[in-house]
Amino acid sequence: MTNDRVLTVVEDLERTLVEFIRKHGITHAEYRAATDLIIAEVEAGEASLLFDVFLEAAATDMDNHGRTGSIEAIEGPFYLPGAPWLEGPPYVMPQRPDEAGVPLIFHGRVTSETGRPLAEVEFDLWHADAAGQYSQIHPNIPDWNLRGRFRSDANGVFSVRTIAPPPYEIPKNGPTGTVLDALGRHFFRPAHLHVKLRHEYFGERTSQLYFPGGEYLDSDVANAVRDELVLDVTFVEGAAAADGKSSVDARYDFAFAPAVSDA
Ligand code: MBD
Ligand code: FE
Repeated sequence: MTNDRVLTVVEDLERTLVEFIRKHGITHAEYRAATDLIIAEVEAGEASLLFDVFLEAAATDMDNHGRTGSIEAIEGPFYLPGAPWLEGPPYVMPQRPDEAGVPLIFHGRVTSETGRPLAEVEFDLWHADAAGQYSQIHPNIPDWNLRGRFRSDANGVFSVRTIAPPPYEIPKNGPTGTVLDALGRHFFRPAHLHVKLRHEYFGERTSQLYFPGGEYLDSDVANAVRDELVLDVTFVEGAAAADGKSSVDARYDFAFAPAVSDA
């Protein structure tokens, strides 16, 4: 039995690529170089990285079309299901005793699109450490470091303590790096927090939040920054803090609306 959606998109993809080969006079050697590149991406474990850098933002934009409430963002290649539940409140992300980086409080409120507070929303947060590395992806980091789950309270308020991630440089020594190099592009994404929200009735949404004024906001290698995904940030000077340490206060309010496809 044929699936209509598959028939429509796969036949169009085939047509589009055949047309592309004719348009550019792609030679057999170039064709083989392209299939070899895909094999190299898979062998290096970078297939998802390649596609996420070049194409994921476009697919996410399609999902956001006509959406009410907060928009979604690209997931990227480094999400892992099953992050530990944090004890609290107050919640603190799993980290090493000497975890480097400026302390960051990520907080805000989740409501429905009509402003009703949403309690018990599951937050699944993951981000890079101060060296720009993700646990279970890069070596020598404890499992689940800077990956954790917690919930909003009865007023829809959430708050978690972690450290501020730096801009992220995607792996440049693999085949994805070779492609970016050949295009003359840099390898950076602006500093970001990844988070998935889950609600009993509204389901799951994937977001990703950026820091205002941050480096690479205007030149993200994955072209995934959207104005609606920028945090409200205040830098708290050490002198003004109870513990004397400088920190970053990062706020974001989520409006959780029914998915377009669920409506
Ligand atoms: C990331 O952390 C990321 O978010 C994306 C899109 C690509 C590579 C690494
Ligand atoms: Fe990321």
